[in-house]
Amino acid sequence: MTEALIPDTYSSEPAVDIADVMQKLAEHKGCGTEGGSGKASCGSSAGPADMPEEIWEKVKNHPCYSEEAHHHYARMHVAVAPACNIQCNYCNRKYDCANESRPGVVSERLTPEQASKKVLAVASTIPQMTVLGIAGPGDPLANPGKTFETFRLISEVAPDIKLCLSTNGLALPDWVDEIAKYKVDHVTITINMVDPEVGQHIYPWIFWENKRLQGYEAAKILTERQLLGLEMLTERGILAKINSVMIPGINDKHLVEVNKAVKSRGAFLHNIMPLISAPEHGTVFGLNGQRGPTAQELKALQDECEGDMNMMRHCRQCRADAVGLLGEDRSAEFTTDKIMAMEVNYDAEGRKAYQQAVEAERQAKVEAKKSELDGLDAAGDMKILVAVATKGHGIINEHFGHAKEFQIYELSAKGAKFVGHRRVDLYCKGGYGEEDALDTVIKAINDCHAVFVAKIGGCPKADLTAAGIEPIDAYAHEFIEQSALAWFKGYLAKVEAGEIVHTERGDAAIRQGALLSQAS
Ligand code: CLF
Ligand code: SF4
Repeated sequence: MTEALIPDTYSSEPAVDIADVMQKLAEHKGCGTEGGSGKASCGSSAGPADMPEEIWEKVKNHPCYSEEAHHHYARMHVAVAPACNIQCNYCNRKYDCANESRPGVVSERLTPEQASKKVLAVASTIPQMTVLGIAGPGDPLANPGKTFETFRLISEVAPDIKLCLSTNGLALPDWVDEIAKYKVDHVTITINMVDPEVGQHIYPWIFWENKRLQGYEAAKILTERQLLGLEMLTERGILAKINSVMIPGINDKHLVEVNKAVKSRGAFLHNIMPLISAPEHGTVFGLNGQRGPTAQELKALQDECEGDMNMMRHCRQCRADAVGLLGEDRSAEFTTDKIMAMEVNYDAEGRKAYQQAVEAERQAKVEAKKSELDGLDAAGDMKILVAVATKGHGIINEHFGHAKEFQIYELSAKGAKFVGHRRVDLYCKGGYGEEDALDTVIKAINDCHAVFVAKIGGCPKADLTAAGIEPIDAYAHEFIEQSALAWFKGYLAKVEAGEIVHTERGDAAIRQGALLSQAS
């Protein structure tokens, strides 16, 4: 690392000319942000017509960079990077890197050779696994030897798998050329501030040029390095995603400024995630009682930042050894003991054929949604939320009682747009419904007008209805967006006919009992 790489002073303007790359990115504005509009968006289209071909090739089957792809394609992480070069107040080193994971110990750390075998084992078992990410448990670029050796091994044995990296950004400028050399086309930088005054409340120290630095000075160097690294990635055409942890009272309002700063430097996607904080994690924030944002606060900030910038809303804050579709964890099937004993048959042609079938399914879903886009004008400015129980593939295929999370869609005149997910306690345990769990489910989706499920029992159905959330099982095993839009049109027709009165929903509405009222 040379001093010349560090700007003398912090500037909110880009330090390099990135106009060409920005122009390309500007042509594409909506990864998952305009899901139901039918307009140009990698969240809404199954074809490359929406954006430059080279960008489409990079995002079309990356489950994090395309909301639409995350219903169909899986990722895996290999935990080869134990060390870190900074300290975040939301991290306890015994736990996964909170940049890319929810707190929980990494089950096993791997050598690059073990990681390579694991990737082959998973790719042979899960043909829709298209992306290999290194996201910890520390910082991949604080462990460059292990990180790049892993990428080298995997690019040799499985060249069809996309390579992905997540970093805190301190060491990023030193390694951008190496990242480009190994064709790592997707890099995530966690940027929680662009103002050291804010940063000093998030980062107690960084380890920089063989010294431990603290406070304002540490945060200043970190933000300069992060923004420089982002500009260098943009110059090389590497797609950069920015993760930001929303910490109420510390950086929540400031993240709007972060959004502008990263957008102006060519970031492809911004992922604002909620702080996960609990005393048992042993983090500074957890022990201080620092709370995370509510789902509604998070959505409001994401909405505020959404303009021409792509916002990611489907992040599941994965473990550093996660395997599977986002939201599922199959890592227990691939422990080191198991993978070392596995006969691996890497069938590249079989994987290709499987993924072609996935694309056909995906195209059918897009066509089905388009067929429901007409006739939504009656919605005017109305926007309502609905919850969906799904196991994946963009289909309503989960029982209410088995759902560990609900996907949330916003329905409006523009169509159906994915806006997030809500984790819940499992309602059905050992064949019986848990009343306490039902309360938490209702609380989690209390701003939704309806919940779509494959099946639901009489008791939860009655309680949901009493809470003003309509349980709907009439679209079991059908496409989510097409079904939600068909139901929405029926809802609009009833409002127009005066059969029901449309009422806004939300926490306040629940408290006041001002729910959807039936007019007889
Ligand atoms: Fe992994 Fe991250 Fe790559 Fe995805 S995760 S390194 S970009 S392959 Fe994805 Fe997981 Fe969210 Fe990360 S859902 S935590 S954004
Ligand atoms: Fe923890 Fe990741 Fe922050 Fe390092 S960068 S302190 S591993 S959250």
